[in-house]
Amino acid sequence: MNTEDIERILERYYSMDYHYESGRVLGSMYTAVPDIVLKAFLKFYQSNLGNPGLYPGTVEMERSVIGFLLKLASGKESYYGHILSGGTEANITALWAARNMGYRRVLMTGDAHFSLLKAANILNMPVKYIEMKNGVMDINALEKNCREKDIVVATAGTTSLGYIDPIEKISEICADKNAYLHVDAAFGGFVIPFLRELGYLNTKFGFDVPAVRSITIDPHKMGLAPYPAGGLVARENIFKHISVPAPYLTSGESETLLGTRQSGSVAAAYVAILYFGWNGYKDMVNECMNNSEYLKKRAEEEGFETEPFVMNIVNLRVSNTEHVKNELFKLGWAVSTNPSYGTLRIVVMPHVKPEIIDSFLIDLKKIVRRL
Ligand code: 0PR
Repeated sequence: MNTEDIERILERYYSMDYHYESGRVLGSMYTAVPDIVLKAFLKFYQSNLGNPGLYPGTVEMERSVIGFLLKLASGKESYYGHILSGGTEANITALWAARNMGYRRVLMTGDAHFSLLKAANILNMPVKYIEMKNGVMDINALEKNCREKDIVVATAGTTSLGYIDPIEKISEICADKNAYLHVDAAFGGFVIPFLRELGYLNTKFGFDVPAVRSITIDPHKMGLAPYPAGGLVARENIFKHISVPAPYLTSGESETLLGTRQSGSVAAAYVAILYFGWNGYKDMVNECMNNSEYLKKRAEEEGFETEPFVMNIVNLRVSNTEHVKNELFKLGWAVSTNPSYGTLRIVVMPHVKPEIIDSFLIDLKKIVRRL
């Protein structure tokens, strides 16, 4: 086929998809990335950190990104990490390493991300669900259930409500019972440090909490890097516990789940960090929080109840959530729901600005009124 025809076909498919530039994607932890970030992706899209000896430049950029994630997580430069394909791979890797270190059972709440259920399933480990209180792990229930050789997964920024499990108290229990503590801060890792500096909260979630051993923090969520860029950082070298020999590779071994790894996103994550820097991310989080407050205020003025929010994930209570969601899709709004809370869930990413919120609420009101 000639390229014009191919482009026409691509255009047809492109127009079928949702695009972040439209501002109408309200339920995803992603936003359109700056051109310079995309440029870095394209420049390095053929890098493969699965065979690092061929890409020493990309290896250096990976180390720099890990350095930034460690700063977010109050870690030391000497700690360990990898940029992986996403939060799912990061969570699987953490639990895989812990399993190989002798830990045997996974403790988490029902609001932990489903990737952890996949991890437990692949690793053939039992899961014990710990009850929640006010949307976070109930510390008394954990105390009662936690045993030696358990893996406790705490979430810092739940997918559903954006809440933070009480990590410092969980750490005390883990230290006491000799359990492994993994923190899933896939979303919150790029948010909480800035909320702290902006005076919203003073919660700790990182390596400044003694029992925390590993943390998932994803550049491809609030780090404004393109997919696939998840991150896993760890206090000790947990990767050596999953390493296998790979004699024909430059490294002689493979210590990540994936062999060949798309590493254009590592260059892109590196450039996003250069471009925004600590203060750029802080300003962005500040704006997302102001817009979250605006959404809450405007929604309440229109008669909707909202769940309290901790970070830029706002939940609006509506009846018939699935029906309302489907009607919103018909009007071009991509939203998600929290069926167990009976809410529409809006992830207030940087593209969710006041004018978007206003026109969304007009459509939402129309739909609800029709019900
Ligand atoms: N941990 C947490 C707390 C998450 O919220 C997610 C994904 C993961 C782990 C898994 O990360 P990956 O999806 O990178 O493997 N949370 C988002 C969600 O389920 C992912 C997402 C992003 C979904 C964009 C839809 C979408 O359009 O909401």
